[in-house]
Amino acid sequence: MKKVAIVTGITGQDGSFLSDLLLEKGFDVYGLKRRSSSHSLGCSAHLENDIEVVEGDLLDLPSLENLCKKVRPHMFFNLAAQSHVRTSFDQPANTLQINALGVLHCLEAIKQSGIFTKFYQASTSEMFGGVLHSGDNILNEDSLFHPRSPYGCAKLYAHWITVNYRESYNMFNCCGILFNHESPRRGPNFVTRKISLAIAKIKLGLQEKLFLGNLDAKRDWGHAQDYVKGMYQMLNHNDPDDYVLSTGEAHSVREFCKLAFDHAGLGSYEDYVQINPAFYRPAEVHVLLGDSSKANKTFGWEHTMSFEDLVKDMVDSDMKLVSKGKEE
Ligand code: NAP
Ligand code: G4F
Repeated sequence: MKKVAIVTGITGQDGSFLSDLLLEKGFDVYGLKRRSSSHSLGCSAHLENDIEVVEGDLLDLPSLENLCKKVRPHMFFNLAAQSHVRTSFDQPANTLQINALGVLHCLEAIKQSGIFTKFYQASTSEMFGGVLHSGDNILNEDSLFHPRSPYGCAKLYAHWITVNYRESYNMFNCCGILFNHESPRRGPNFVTRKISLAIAKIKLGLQEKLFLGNLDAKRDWGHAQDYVKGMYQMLNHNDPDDYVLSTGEAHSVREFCKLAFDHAGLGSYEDYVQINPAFYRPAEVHVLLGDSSKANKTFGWEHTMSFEDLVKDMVDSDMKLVSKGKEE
């Protein structure tokens, strides 16, 4: 019998890579897309003929419940979110609705439809807030949470309600606590993609300067393709549990800029990058560095792409895209 998966967040970066992987594994993929005036499948445009696109919204419990009853998924990956941290300070209520209540809706849809499915929740290193407690210098599943944004606070509720439904109703729920992961499919307003796109435009004479916020923030950056494999492995393990996925290396936004401008042959990033305080956050997460040894020991997960190769991949890809007159 063919395996069936529901993937929410199908138009986003992770939804597209995860769908690529699930199709390779022989799944029928149902991608949830909320209604909008645009018909584009975003990052999953290349999968238009391979997946079943279903209209639904995390804010609409009946649409989720009907979908569960109709397709009876073996796996349900909840990747949908208002995923931009800076935006969450400007739209805290919208972020709370989608990222917290929306997850409760997914869990209730599964529970009320009476099906058995394995559920994945996209938790995040933003829940740690980068605050290192009692001598920690690297964050793992036992570290304390101290979110520093409305995004992180909403995701923390989502994390605990997913754990709570596992403990209360014996559901097969896993939370992946994922550190930053990027790719050429990353949304254009996240810092890595903003840099790689700007470099391509500068190189082609379409832009002169790049305005950024805090260059000293450090992130543990990996490649999204490695991380969606970890999501799949979590649901394939015998017992449901929560796992950190990270590379174990942290680099600053400044280092990303240096490497990316250098790779493009543009010389010093300082000739192009200017600070605009509009991109600062009311509360910043200064450093995120993760330890994914639990995922490594339990199901052998490890990252395969280095920071340097990630930067080069993103710059090279945007050079090709922008020279064809495209941006996304
Ligand atoms: P992304 O590219 O921003 O994609 C977010 C997806 O959520 C989009 O498909 C978006 O659809 C959808 N969405 C938003 N609101 C929705 C709603 N009300 N109903 C249904 N769909 C909705 O994010 P990503 O980078 O792929 O991340 C995937 C998940 O992992 C997110 O939950 C994110 O918070 C989490 N996460 C990401 C990272 C990372 O570094 N990438 C790290 C840790 C955790 P539209 O196209 O309609 O906006
Ligand atoms: O690329 P960012 O916007 O990603 P951030 O805030 O770390 O969040 C991402 O990773 C989380 C996992 O840790 C996910 F849960 C979340 O959904 C998202 O995918 O910003 C990275 C850093 C920040 O410290 C920010 O202050 O870059 C700094 N930064 C400096 N200038 C900038 C800019 N960020 C953005 N977006 N734009 C700038 O101009």
